[in-house]
Amino acid sequence: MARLDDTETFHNIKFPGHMHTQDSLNYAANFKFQDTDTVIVTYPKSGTTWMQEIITLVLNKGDPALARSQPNWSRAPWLEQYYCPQILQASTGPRIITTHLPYHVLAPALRDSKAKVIYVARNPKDVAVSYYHFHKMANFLPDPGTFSEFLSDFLKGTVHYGSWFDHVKGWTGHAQNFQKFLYIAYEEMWQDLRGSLEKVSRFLQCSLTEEELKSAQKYCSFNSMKDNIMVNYTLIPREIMDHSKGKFMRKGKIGDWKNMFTEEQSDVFDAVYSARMADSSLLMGIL
Ligand code: PPS
Repeated sequence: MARLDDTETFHNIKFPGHMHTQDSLNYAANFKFQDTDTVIVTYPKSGTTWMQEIITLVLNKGDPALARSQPNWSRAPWLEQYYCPQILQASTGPRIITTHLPYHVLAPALRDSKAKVIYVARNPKDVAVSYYHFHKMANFLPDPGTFSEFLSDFLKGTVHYGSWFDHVKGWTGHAQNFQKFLYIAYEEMWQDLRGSLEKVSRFLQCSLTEEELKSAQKYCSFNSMKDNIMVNYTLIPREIMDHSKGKFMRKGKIGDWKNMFTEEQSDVFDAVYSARMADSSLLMGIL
């Protein structure tokens, strides 16, 4: 499936045609979740791959064998991407499913579900910078133009996968609708990886010994993951992701936006953030 220049529009949101079709998006929206499913939900560039690795390591008691032998997209497939049914059919045991879909698209399918939902959010300024760089290397995303042009589209919510604000508010604003919902910020994982691993292990009801926790922490560190070909996307052919134009595991830092934003861009962002997030208590401290 190439379709590198194609775009699919679903519920007024653009998705890369490379991985998505109307059928795959409809499959996701009508998916039958099982109570034993764990669903990782993120807006792109918010810590998706990191959470996929954390969950793999927690469920495997810190043993890196699976994380080092099976690509993340096959261990925790994206529900809305075309290959997902094939992977889930072949899977045995509890399923780890990933999605970038906004709440309103997936809510009907998840209604009354006992699936465990883990929502990872990241400072949107860092998301915008990471996403901008990703557009340059991912040939299935449009040319982002200048950072200033991209930022304007990001704030308007016209980039692929839609508005960051709608995504975060949609999911976190309906947390109470889920029987099992864990919210965690990228910044929390960065500042306290050990505590975050413990939090995820409690949520998944999978306790780890001190030694197992130490091993999990080692293998989901940025330095370890950047060299793991099962998560750093170097297995993907250059025509699709061009690693000469940037790295998927780029910097893995918090506050990198300060190296990219002008003061004016930051002020505009803050004003939009304050207006759009005024009715959301959860994330007001994130910037
Ligand atoms: S995607 O394309 O939506 O799946 O991307 P996603 O995985 O959500 O986000 C990629 C960014 O997460 C960073 N990352 C990490 N940071 C710190 N520690 C670890 N272990 C880690 N793993 C992934 C990755 O480097 C991308 O952020 P940037 O800022 O571009 O470096």
